[in-house]
Amino acid sequence: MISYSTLALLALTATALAAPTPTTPEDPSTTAAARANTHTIVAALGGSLTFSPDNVQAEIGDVVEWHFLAANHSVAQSDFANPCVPLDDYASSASPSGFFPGFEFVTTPGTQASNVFQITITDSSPIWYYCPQGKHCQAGMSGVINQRYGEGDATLAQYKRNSVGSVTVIPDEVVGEAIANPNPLGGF
Ligand SMILES: *[C@@H]1O[C@H](CO)[C@@H](O)[C@H](O)[C@H]1NC(C)=O
Ligand SMILES: [Cu+2]
Repeated sequence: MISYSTLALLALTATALAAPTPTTPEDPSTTAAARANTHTIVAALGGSLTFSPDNVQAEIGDVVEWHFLAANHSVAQSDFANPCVPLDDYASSASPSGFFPGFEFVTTPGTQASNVFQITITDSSPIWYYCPQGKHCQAGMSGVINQRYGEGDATLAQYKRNSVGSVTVIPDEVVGEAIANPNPLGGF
């Protein structure tokens, strides 16, 4: 006889196999009550030099997952004051802190790279990021997670204006690891 928990697992598995959805249930074995969301961001949707969406609000515990379309993009963390430059170039700590999973390359327009990159949100501070390829950052290929909306707070619009006159720096080491795309044939 199939137990209730087996049925619940089967139901969850079916959900996980469905086409891309904006939210994914968290592993039921770790937290039964709380549910974390996965926020999907697509690099180069429709061939544009953008992240879509480029302004995401995420709760602590949520996952942000970047998918990469053609041709050759990545995501690197910066700070607000220094757009298009790795966070580590300005961080006071000697150990690397800003993420950069390396470049993701795919040739066929509209298809996804075989890897995605995920971070888990651990606090409410804004996270600024850019694509370190060529002049993509200057063209507006950048984004923010948890921008603040108080008077005088740093905005993504200002980051993008500042990036126009910036010079892109490719991080000199990989920080974080891309993982296999859970749904490489899912369309965007
Ligand atoms: C992707 O871009 C990076 C950075 O410009 C470059 O080093 C790498 O060779 C490119 N990959 C391919 C397959 O063209
Ligand atoms: Cu790019």
